[in-house]
Amino acid sequence: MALKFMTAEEAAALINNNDNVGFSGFTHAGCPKVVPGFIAKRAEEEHAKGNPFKINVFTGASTGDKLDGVLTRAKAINFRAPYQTNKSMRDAINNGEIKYCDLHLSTMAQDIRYGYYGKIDYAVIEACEVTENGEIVPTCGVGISPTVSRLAKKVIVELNEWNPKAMRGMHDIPEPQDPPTREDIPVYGVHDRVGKDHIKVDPDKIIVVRTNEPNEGSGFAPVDEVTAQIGKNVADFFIKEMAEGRMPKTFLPVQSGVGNIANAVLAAMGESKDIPDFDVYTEVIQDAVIGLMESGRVKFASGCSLTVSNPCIEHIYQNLDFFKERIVLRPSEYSNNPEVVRRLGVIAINTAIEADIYGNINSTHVMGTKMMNGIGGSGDFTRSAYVSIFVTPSVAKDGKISSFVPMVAHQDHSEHSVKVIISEYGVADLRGKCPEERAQEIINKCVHPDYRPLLQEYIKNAPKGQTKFDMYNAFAFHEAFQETGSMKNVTWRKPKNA
Ligand code: 0RQ
Repeated sequence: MALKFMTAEEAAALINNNDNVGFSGFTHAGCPKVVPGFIAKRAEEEHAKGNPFKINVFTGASTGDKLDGVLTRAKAINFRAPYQTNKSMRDAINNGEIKYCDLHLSTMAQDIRYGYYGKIDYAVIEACEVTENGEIVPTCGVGISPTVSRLAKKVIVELNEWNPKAMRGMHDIPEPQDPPTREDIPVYGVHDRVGKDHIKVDPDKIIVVRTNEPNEGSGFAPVDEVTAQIGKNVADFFIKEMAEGRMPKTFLPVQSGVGNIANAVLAAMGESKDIPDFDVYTEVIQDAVIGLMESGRVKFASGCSLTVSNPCIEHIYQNLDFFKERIVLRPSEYSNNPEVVRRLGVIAINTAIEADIYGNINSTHVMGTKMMNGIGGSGDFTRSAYVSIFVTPSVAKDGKISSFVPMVAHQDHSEHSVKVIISEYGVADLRGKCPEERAQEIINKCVHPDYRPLLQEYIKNAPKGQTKFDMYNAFAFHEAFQETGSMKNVTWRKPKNA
């Protein structure tokens, strides 16, 4: 049966005010890049006529500016889940213009299937191939595409010819049954495949839009002194763990978060001769992994997306035979699945915005209020990891902010899940330690020297108990920053009747 073709504008015209729309992609990788622009145009036209037009946007993770950015600026989004990194969208969320639901990425697809968000009206999926019998082959990111494609009444496929059809074979696309009939996931090694190489839907509901759009991949900041030292501290920690018998000498699969610090950590691990060649079981495969794969340091990578710079993806496309043997891209509920993470013994390395002296982590909210990006997959991995590590520079904003505070202003990961914290100053090993010991370990090993006496003073003045918590001063660092522009100007409060 012949597939139906439309222009992007015609396809966008099908979507109505208040529709639930599921988009492909995970980070900028694999997102549709043309249809969203026409949905935005449509919203602006409707608004000009005085009509409401906003949609509810569901994705695998963040997306590119051609999706989150254009839709936000056209005021075309009512609701957004589960993660974002776009500047325009971040501002709109923090201004209260967009309702944002931040959640663990591994749960997005199943929460949609469970009916928590209502019906999915449309799916807009970027593909490198679509066949007449309804097989859709994604591009660089899988995310929640299998679920939203199956559930949507129509699937708009952006057939993006910038991506080679020969990508087919890089993906592993299963979709689980839901409880009470869900079975185990037979991924016993990072390379195990448990699904098909495509998404299969009823061809009757497919609408194809031809495009030829480059990826939106930008590069990474060069590794600076601080991030290089954090990377080295992580590598040294692993070497010690292997020497002391707490980690197998053959090593374990690694998950690392997204961004410049994560890229620097992987680069440092690759350079260390004492860390054996390793596998990656992660969500986002970044440039550093590709380089390490070519030098033989990374043996295999399982992820949800190839979130790489454009020169890097072009290089991958020119050498697809090599990379298809070493990379598998899965839906986010598989790449981030806690069952698999715990079975494989994944080493999780994620970045914190701030940590407190007891090991609680804030990954999302600046000063407890403003959303930065979201929890992403950090919780999927942290809670189930063999060892969960958080990395952060000791200070932010030229030292005016300490990344270590008496109490986090928002909590994403609790002290129970966080085993190790690493800054450029050193490694705080929190395993097997009570709160008081954890505080000393963090202050002495990770905190910037300018802030160590202040945190010791906080502990000294706090009432005795399992966790020394001073309710009058728990946010004294944040208050000092808000009022004076630097956490160094902390003034301690006293109880009124003290
Ligand atoms: O601000 O951009 O204005 O300079 O935060 O910080 O140090 O460049 O680090 O790019 O790795 O991002 C936690 C946000 C770190 C990210 C976070 C400011 C700092 C800078 C960025 P500027 P850096 P990174 C995989 C797993 C949660 C989700 C996750 C993140 C900006 O890693 O979103 O782990 N993680 N997902 O100056 C005020 C502080 C600050 C601060 C840093 N204490 N207060 N500002 N900054 N600390 C991803 C997926 O799931 C897809």
